[in-house]
Parts: sequence; structure tokens; C-alpha cells
Amino acid sequence: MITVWGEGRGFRVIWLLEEMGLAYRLRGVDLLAGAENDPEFMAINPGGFIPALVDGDVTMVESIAIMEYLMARYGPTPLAPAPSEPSFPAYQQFLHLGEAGLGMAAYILVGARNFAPERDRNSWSAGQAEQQFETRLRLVRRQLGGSPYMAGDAFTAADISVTYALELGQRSGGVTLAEPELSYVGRTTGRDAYRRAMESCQASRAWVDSLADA
Ligand SMILES: N[C@@H](CCC(=O)N[C@@H](CS)C(=O)NCC(=O)O)C(=O)O
Repeated sequence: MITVWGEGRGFRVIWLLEEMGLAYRLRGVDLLAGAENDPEFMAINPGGFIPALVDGDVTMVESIAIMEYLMARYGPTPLAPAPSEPSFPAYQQFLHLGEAGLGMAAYILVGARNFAPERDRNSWSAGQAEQQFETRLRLVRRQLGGSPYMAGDAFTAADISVTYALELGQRSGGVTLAEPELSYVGRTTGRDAYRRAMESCQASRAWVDSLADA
């Protein structure tokens, strides 16, 4: 049985598992209570960050690497175009830009805007993260000018990667998305697998609901 430890970016992994129709178990990890107070989790990931994946004797971290592992091991799947397909380079680029470019920047912005002491909320580093998010977003926008999804006409794991980061930036990072990105997020999050993932991820759902109530 595949076990996903922790939500946050683990939502990407759950969404992918739902898209692929694979059985899994989600084990919550409460970062606010302190991962170091969860010895079972610290034995899985001594780094104390989420998500982590356990699949038999495989233990992994990094949401994008975990998605690549699952698609390679349990595919083939249309969520990962083959290297010979014309859509492969864009797929590969946006799969990684979604985390290395957008996701990390959004994460730092969320910390600065919501958790940093008041005097640090507009720090130089927060500004740098905002600029990084905005500049990477230009590539997403350009791509959407020519195709409905990051790798062309078909939805792929690159869209899971990018959509998660766009939603994070918009919901809690103070980032404003323009019409092309908003329509895109509407398309990707309109999928049944996204809805099922949201049903599984109770902490993510509670967070989204709390923002809607605010
Ligand atoms: N690049 C990693 C980022 C992992 C990450 O930073 N996760 C956050 C929550 S989504 C976390 O656990 N933060 C607490 C920490 O880093 O100690 C991934 O995509 O999995």
C-alpha cells in the first residue's frame, strides 16, 4: 500500500494518485505542532518536511520526484508524455518550474505574509520571492497564449505541479493572477480527480474553507 505522509505539497501527490486510480493511504503530519514531535514521521524523513512517500521498501521526499517515480513505476500514463513526443520538453520544463520556480517562491511569500514578524513582512527576501514568482509566471502566461495546458492540448502532471503553486501563491501569498491563469486554474481544478483529492486532504480543505470564510 502506498502511504503519503503529509499534505501541503503532498496534495500534488494525492491528486496524481487520484488521476491514476491508484490506492493509497494519507497519513497527516501536523507541521504547526512540530514535526519533531512526531517520531514516527521523523523516522521516515529526518528532515521533518512534507510530503514523504512510502511504497513497500521505497521511501522518498520531494513532491515532483515522487510524482515522477509513481508515473514511471505504475505507468505508462498520459500524465507523463514519452520523451519521443513533441510535448515532452514543455512537459519536463513546467513540471519542474512548478516547484523550483513557482512553488518555492510562493512558499517563501506565504511565510513572509502570514507568519513572519510584522517588521519582516515586506523584507528584501520577501520582495525577491515575489519577483521570482512574477517572472516565472510570465512563462506560464506565454504558454497559455498558445495552448490550454502546460504541455499542449492534454492535461499532464506538469499541470498538477503548476496549478498547486498558482493556488498557493494566490490563496496565501498575496499574488494576483490574471485572466489566462485564472481560466487555466478553473480548467485544471474542475477535474474529478482534483475534487476527490480535496476530499481526501482534510487539512487542505479546512485551510481553503477558512480562507473562504475570512
Ligand atoms: N521541494 C519540496 C518542498 C517541501 C516543503 O518545503 N514542504 C513544506 C510544506 S508544503 C514543509 O514541510 N515545510 C516545513 C519545513 O521545511 O520544515 C517538495 O516539493 O516536496
